[in-house]
Amino acid sequence: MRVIDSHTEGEPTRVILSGGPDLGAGSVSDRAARLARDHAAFRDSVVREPRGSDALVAALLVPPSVPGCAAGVIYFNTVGNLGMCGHATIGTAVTLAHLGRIKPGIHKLETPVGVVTVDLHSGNEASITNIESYRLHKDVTVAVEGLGAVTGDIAWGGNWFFISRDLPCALEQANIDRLLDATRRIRRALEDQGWTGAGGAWIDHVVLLGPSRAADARNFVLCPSGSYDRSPCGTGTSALLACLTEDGQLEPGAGWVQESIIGSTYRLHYLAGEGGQIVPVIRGRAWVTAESDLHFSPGDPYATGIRG
Ligand code: PYC
Repeated sequence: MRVIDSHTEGEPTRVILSGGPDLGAGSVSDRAARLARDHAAFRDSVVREPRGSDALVAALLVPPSVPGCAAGVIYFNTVGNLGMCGHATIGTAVTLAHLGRIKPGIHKLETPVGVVTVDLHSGNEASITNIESYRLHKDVTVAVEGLGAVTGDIAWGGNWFFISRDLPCALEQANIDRLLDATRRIRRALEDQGWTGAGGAWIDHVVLLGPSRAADARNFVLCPSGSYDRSPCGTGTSALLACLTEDGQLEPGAGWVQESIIGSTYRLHYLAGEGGQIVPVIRGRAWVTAESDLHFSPGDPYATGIRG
């Protein structure tokens, strides 16, 4: 299986160029559903240890069904599929540029949650025009074991997020273990207390938001795998922009610089969406780190990944 690895502002992406399963016909959304339902062993073999890690997001390239799209992309991690993924889309754009498949300029990608636009600025930098993002619930308070009451908003930016400014400690790299523990507890409390995204969807990401010396805000983002986002999280910051806009704290055209827990940044602004919501635009950088063939040797007891 031919793959290209990259990182976007610190967060890894593995683009799968060949060797994926036959997902049949239909939209990228239909094929993503088949990947989720029928191909767990394939997904695990690519993203779980020993080939991958909990931080890794894979981007499976598939033929697009929407005319004019440069590619279709299905995202998944060690837990399952992601609807959209900001960092992996920037990583995919830079990978496609590395392969000479796209040049600087505007391109469209079909994702499971809709068509996104990539403006490739150079070989290492792109802006992604995301899907429409919105807040579902404001000021939800959950009782969290060991932390007490935690209040935040539930919002959509291509994945479901709980976004809170109630911090258990400073958003510093030295506190990552404490932040992981706190955000896992918050996610469990949301589940136990019946909070979901639209249609009963699992709120699989938790964002803690705090002050930054270099940007408008700094965040810590818990991902579905139980790991944290090294990048500022494109879909999470899209969801945050929706909340800020609904609170009257961000005007159309105004910029927002989001810093991650490791100090990397995205620059964002938003456009008006046709459905009445905001359409975030996320600008970030990515670098190719490896071009590899994954091997699946007969007799390897962990050929389809280590299951915890
Ligand atoms: O950038 O949207 C993102 C993302 C989601 C999970 C990890 N990164």
